[in-house]
Amino acid sequence: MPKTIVALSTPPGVAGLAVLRLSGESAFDIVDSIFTGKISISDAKSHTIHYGKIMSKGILIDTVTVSVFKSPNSYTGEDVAEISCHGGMVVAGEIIDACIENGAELAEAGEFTKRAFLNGKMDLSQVEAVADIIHSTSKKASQTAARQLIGNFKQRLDVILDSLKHIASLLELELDFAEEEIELLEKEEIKEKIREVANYCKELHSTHKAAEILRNGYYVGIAGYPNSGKSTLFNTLLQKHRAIVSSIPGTTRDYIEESLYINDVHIRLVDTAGIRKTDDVVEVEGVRLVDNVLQQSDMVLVINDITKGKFHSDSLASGIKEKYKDREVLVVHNKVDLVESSLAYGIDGISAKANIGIEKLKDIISSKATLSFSTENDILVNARQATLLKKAESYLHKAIDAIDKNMDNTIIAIEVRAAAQAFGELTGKNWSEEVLNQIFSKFCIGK
Ligand SMILES: Nc1nc2c(ncn2[C@@H]2O[C@H](COP(=O)(O)OP(=O)(O)OP(=O)(O)O)[C@@H](O)[C@H]2O)c(=O)[nH]1
Ligand SMILES: [Mg+2]
Repeated sequence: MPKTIVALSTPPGVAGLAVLRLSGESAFDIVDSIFTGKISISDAKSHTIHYGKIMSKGILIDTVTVSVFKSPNSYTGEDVAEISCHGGMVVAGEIIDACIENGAELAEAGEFTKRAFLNGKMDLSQVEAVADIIHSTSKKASQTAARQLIGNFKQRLDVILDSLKHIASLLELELDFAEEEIELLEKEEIKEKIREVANYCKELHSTHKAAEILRNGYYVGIAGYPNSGKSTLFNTLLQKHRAIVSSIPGTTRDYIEESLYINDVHIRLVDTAGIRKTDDVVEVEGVRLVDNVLQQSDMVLVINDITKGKFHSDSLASGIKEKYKDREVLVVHNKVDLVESSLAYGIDGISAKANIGIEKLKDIISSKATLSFSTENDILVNARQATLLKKAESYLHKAIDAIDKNMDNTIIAIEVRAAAQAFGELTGKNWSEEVLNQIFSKFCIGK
């Protein structure tokens, strides 16, 4: 029998309210041992709220409301009580201590949601949606996660899983009842079905990158030769003096990362050390770090000091394009305030220092970011899911191959079953403790 768990579900700190949650068989008894209201919580109906006092060892701790959710109609599927008390660090902590003294255990990270999964209240794709909602940094990400939480994705996966199992059993059945003509006809049909699922897998895992951008922000690296004005642009975009700026080349040695929102899009902006061949050991390290940053970047702004010429940074930009494929690389001509007829340089001519062309640059960045996740989806495919989808896809291709090579039905069925297994892991129909731990480690305590 799982223990009754308790935890603070709201962030700790000064606030109007704090909510703590208990889940498990003794949840109502434990609350009753510290709560006095008009009726006892054990006698209360499900989905009702009760006002009363919390006392511990004869001392009044707080006046609270208790919400009652009876099993199985609760978040975890167990008996759940939610105590809303006054905010701040002290009161909630004392109530939790009182619950523990009366038999509750402090919940582990994600334990409420884990119990919801184990009790069949949600599947793994929904569990992961909960994590995404908690951590989402953009409107679009949280909206997508909310759709995923409703379970659209789960339903689709269940349909696919069933059809794969059906195909596998057809193949296995046919072992005994094969008739030449029927077999041929069915095989074409089966192949078509398998191909459909394989295509769906591909479609889904190819949205992983976009989902990562939604989840973590669009990563924009600022690169360029020393002294081109990278740090100045970084500060101007952030509208604060964050990075050190000086006329001495090689000022920035480490990289600095900050988040900002442009037109509602979460951007992760990174200032890097100027790229050049150098003997200074610290700076060499800095230049090496640039490599890591560019590796991670979705977009690279190559800042060109226009006073050195329009083509001064072109070889650097094409080097970056070649080395880091699939990145958006944009040469931005900076310091246009220092040259005549700056307008001739078009929209990407800016002055980071004199604030010229910055709004246009911001629009370019946010529209590129938006393009990168423009496909409407009801799932944010994470790394775990992308791996499983790729796995399923490759098994399905092996199955198609086997059909084409006229191989034995058992062999085709094995591949189809392997793909079904991967699908099962997606929704958690087949789960392992290891996978669960990995997923729930990303949760906070109280969720
Ligand atoms: N006139 C003018 N000066 C600029 C502009 N942008 C940067 N500067 C100047 O150029 C110098 C170098 O600027 P930084 O922002 O430190 O350049 P950086 O690319 O970060 O340099 P490193 O970190 O050394 O690679 C400073 O003196 C800035 O004030 C600009 O748009 N116009
Ligand atoms: Mg700098």
